[in-house]
Amino acid sequence: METKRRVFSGIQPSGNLHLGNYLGALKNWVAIQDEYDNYFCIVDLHALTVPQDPKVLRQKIREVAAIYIASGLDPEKCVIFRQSKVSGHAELCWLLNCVARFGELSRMTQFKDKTRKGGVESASAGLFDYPVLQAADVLLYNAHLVPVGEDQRQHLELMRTLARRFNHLYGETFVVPETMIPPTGARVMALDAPDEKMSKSSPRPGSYVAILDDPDTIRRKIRRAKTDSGTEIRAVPEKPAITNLLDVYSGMSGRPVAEIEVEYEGRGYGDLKKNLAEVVVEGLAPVRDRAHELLDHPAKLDDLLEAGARRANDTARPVLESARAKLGLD
Ligand code: AQP
Repeated sequence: METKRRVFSGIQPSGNLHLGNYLGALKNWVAIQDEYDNYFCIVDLHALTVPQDPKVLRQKIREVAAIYIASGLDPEKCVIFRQSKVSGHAELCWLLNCVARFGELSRMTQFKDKTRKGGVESASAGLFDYPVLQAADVLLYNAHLVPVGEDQRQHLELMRTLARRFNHLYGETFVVPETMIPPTGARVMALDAPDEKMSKSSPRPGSYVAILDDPDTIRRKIRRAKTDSGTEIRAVPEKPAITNLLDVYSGMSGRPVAEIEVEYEGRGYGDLKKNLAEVVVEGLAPVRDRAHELLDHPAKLDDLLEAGARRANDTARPVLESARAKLGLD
């Protein structure tokens, strides 16, 4: 029997999961889960790179687990677990820290973006080191594929560089993973600022549609979404706001953007927003309902995550041991 190739990906429990996380990551994970050997992680150590309230974090971890399953990930087909429950992530991160270079981490645009407001002086060392922990996450499982949104492309390139460098310096140890970016929804932009990506740590709730938002909130946020000048409904560079709405429409409905453009020829932005809101409400309703049912039984979610962590540990241990041995730490 042919063994399945392995997939690894994760989401930080650092806020409200939104349409970007859904279209850029979750929906794609669900679509491919039958084809691969899947590891989907709740990357709680990554969440600590910016300040978190422990009480809120605890709740958000369960919420992410509930949304994973409610979106359609099947715990029988996927190992679903918390990063902090598999100590190999932090340990391999240290080993890779000693292979990664200060200069390459300094070039990461996500670090630059996230420190633009507060400045680098007060940023945590963890935030700077974020991409190395991310590399450890994937390399620890010898995953072949990493399905992520467009914003992670640069981190994935660094991950590949670190895997190759380690293999070159110490002998073949890690699989060099490939990046898998979905054709639509890979970069969902903020509803109120189409030049910024939709982000769960945004202080402006109107900038994102959360997966758990109720229907009226979704309708209100989409109604208030920024639009471009002019009236034509077309996905073109001069119309970033309308392009974003069309991209979300396409991602949620499964219909190509070109077909939606034809449908809206000669119609107004108001029409597009009204119908888009219904497509989003309808698409997210079953996820929201199922997530709330799961959240009513937190002990069950915790058990599922514990079982996932045991399976993840079993896969991770030999890979970590092999990396340690290569470095002379056996
Ligand atoms: N706007 C987006 N469009 C498409 N995909 C997105 N992803 C995130 N934002 C968008 C994808 O979701 C997965 C998980 O992201 P993450 O939690 O690891 O962190 P992130 O990329 O930094 O996402 P956020 O929402 O912006 O979180 P915060 O604000 O906490 O940093 C990844 O696959 C990502 O590509």
